[in-house]
Amino acid sequence: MCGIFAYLNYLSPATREAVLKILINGLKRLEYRGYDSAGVGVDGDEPKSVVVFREKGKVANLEEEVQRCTLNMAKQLETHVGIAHTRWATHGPPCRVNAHPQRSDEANTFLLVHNGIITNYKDIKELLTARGFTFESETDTEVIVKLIKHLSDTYPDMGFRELVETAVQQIEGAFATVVKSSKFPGEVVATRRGSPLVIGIKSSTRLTTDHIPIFFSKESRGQSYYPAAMEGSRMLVGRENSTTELHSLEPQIEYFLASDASAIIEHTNQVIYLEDDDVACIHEGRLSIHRLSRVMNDGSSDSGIREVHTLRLQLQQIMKGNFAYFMLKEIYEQPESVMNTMRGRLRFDSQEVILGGLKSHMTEIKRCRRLMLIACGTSYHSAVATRQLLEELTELPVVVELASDFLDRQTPVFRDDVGFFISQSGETADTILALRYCKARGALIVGITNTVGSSISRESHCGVHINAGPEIGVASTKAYTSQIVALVMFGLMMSDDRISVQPRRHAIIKALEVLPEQIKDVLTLDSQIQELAKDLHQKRSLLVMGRGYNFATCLEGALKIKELTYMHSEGIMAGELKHGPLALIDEHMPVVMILTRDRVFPKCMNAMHEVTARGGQPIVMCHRGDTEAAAGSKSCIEVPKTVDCMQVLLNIIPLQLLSYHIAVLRGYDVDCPRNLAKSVTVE
Ligand code: UD2
Ligand code: GLU
Ligand code: MG
Repeated sequence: MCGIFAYLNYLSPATREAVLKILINGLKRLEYRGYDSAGVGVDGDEPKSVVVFREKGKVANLEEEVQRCTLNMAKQLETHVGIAHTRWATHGPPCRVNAHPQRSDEANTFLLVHNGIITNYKDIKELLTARGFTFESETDTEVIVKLIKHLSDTYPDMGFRELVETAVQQIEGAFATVVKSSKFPGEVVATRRGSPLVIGIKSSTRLTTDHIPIFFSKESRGQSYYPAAMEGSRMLVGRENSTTELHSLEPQIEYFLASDASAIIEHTNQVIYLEDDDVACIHEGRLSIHRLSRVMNDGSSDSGIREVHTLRLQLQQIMKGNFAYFMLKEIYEQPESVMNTMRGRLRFDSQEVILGGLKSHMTEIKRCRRLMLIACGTSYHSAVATRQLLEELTELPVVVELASDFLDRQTPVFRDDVGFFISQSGETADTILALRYCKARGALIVGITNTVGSSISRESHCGVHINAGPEIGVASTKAYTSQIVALVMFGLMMSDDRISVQPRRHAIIKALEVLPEQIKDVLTLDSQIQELAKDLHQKRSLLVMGRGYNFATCLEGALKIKELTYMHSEGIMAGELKHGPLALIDEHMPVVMILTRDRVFPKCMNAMHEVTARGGQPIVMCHRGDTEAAAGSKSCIEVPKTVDCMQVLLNIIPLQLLSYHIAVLRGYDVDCPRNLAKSVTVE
């Protein structure tokens, strides 16, 4: 999920110091992606030796560690491969042994950096353990590098690229990975599926071609795995002689491999973007790209070439990956982040949901007297958003509590209670105090957090890491949607043996499957929302009204507006309108009404009429093409329809965008709103 940077210099001598500097600088360029540890691997002083530096925390710590080492920094490296990584832990807490590069053995024969999540790592680990491998880290990543070693031991003649290609065919999940080997000095292999990877090319003269051809090997492959791959490889070696050379006049060349172009642009503007399942190999200074199949992962047929793109961007422009602010980047990441929350846990074909972290506690949870969802701020809203569904699917009493208030009340807690403690950072002080309070009273403590190794993750009995990737903008966006997805999955898991709710479960699972696409769809509303922000940015107040599931959308939408725009904003339960808030309504008061259809839609329409009858001109959020809901509105935000309990996931996104655009128009720092901190570690 975080950053990869690798550097290969071919017949282009550089001191070890210079190489390490390039690698560490590359990591610094990727720092904005967020991470919790960092590492780098380079050749050592002894022939065929490879050294690894890894540190918890900042790249600066790694840099210090490198400076303290006793390697000969002045040593000239004529041809060399260095790989580096910033890690955002998903499997195993942030610490030195879990940092990347991960290694195949003590001799560092293969070193590998990886971004993403391997979902079938346990099966591979079991298989390799049975073959005598011992694992030193808790990462999912380590299985890839050990699998490569296993293949290399079994097929000693296999080439580097074929080894990696064969290994990643066994792997499920998302990855971008770069591998270095002492067995194949000066050579590097990289591949991806789902996570990005860019290759930058730098040579002193012009490249002789603007594209490179792809080698396909599936046609030559039989059914059986390894021997067929080897056969294919011999064939490819023959064909490889015809590789279009990127550079023919002068052999000196440098390559940079990175998770995004921001780490490359200072070295070269010539880049190739790898596609899913491309396997890139740089051997004797030449880059070749191989694929097993012509079929791309979207089902289309491969063009057969990868173009060399010329980046026209300035460094500053792409630092946040083309986005002006982290918050905007994170809003746009939601199609992927919700997918990462589900990855390896939800099988759409068999409708199975397994949250590994809760599995062994399910009996206890199913027997409990009540579920308490305890959190602050946005995390609290994720609890409000899912409460109704959890009541439905678990048939248990579900209470949602603000952590601070829960503590203030010294709420009675019992041994057969289950407390869910929800926090993006896992360090929210109020939530931790509430957790300890409940733990001392014997309740089962479940954490829902985005941060592996955080206090909540450690102090809870069990839990779910939402795996949304690092969230840097102070105003939470993608963590909110992932928290909801995690809680929905919990509900599904609680009800998997209840016949009567199966149709409901199936509908939800189907909706989860298309959720990423629907989020993408909602994101296309961005320019319309931006226009809307122009009408609103000079107003003093904004009310957001709705009820049912979408009361959470109102609360969270209003919180975003407050946090970012410093405007007064209130999320109003539409059922409460007559009990007070209606007094606020006149033709000047901006109101957003959530009118997507569900069981309470008729009641929401009543609220709409109450507002328009007082001269109010609400902005309506409704399902696409719903003219009844849109009638009488000032303007209308049309969103796609999903299952009622999941509509909150789509409806919040226009409000995230709205608060973002209003804040920008008002000239505020979106990523660091005044008076607020990302992780609230004080009461
Ligand atoms: C996990 C683990 C993995 C392995 C395996 C177990 C991590 C981060 N992931 O991915 O190493 O043990 O799959 O099935 O190590 N937990 C808490 N509190 C929280 C969140 C999680 O106690 O707030 C526990 C949870 O009960 C589990 C572990 O931490 O034991 C990992 O949770 P996860 O959600 O990452 O689990 P999973 O199965 O996706
Ligand atoms: N899943 C891997 C780990 O936890 C890689 C995480 C990342 O993408 O940084 O080590
Ligand atoms: Mg724990």
